[in-house]
Amino acid sequence: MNKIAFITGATAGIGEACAKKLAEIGFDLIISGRRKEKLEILQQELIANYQVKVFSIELDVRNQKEVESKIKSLPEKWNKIDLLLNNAGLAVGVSSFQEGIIDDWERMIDTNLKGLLYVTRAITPLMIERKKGQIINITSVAGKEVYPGGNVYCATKHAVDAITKGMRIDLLPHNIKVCSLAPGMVDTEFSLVRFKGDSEKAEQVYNGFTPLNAEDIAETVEFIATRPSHVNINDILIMATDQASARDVNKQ
Ligand code: NDP
Ligand code: 8X3
Repeated sequence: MNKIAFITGATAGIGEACAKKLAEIGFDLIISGRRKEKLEILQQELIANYQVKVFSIELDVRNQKEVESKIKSLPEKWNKIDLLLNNAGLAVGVSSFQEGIIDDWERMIDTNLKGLLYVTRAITPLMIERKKGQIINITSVAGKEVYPGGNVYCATKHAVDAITKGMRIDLLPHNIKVCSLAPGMVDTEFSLVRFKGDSEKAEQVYNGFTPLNAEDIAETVEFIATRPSHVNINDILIMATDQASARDVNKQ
């Protein structure tokens, strides 16, 4: 077996691009997400194009019991995880706080924060046992700044930024590197999800503006994952040249 990377949210956007990049540089992959058919297509593509081994898990990171049992029941040759890429996440809606929709808030908190905690809590003992590992948390410019309509999404990403620092402190004695990778706007399915399937509104987010693409983030993940063992990248904030700071997604 090659080194093994476990990716959450590999069925689209940044996660999918990272799966391809990590396969290209020789990682075997555990890919996960909720959409089974997308996982199957990606699995076939990775095997055909990069000749790596791929294990796929249909997984909703919000379901703690499912996360724990599916990670616990990984076949032995697949549980030696070298790299965990905590990528699954979403923004839902752009409401002001006072008009906030509780269900949207809960989806974001349950996925972006609690889901990341569940997955990481289940995988770290496997890394501790082997006295090595690396965790890359995909945070966001929304974890560094707050913008209109971003309220709860920004709060989840600020929380992931904080928990990344906490993880680094607690896991460093176990030789586990922890990194926060915070992108600005990236053209993926993200805005389509945020605007609940309204493609016109989603496209407007990138009007007159060249965003990052998922491959830009995958190349950064490659850089982080290929540093020598004595080097850890703690924190990267990466944005499109067209973006200087967090943008108001309601006013593009
Ligand atoms: P996409 O919508 O393209 O991809 C999101 C991925 O997350 C999908 O694979 C989706 O898979 C997965 N996902 C969502 N909910 C769950 C869940 N409950 N359980 C498991 N997987 C889930 O968006 P991006 O690629 O852009 O987003 C990836 C990460 O990057 C997110 O954490 C996002 O917050 C962050 N980010 C995105 C930016 C952007 O501008 N695009 C900028 C900064 C950060 P499935 O639906 O199959 O479950
Ligand atoms: C996603 C980028 O600016 O929409 O985290 O929050 S942004």
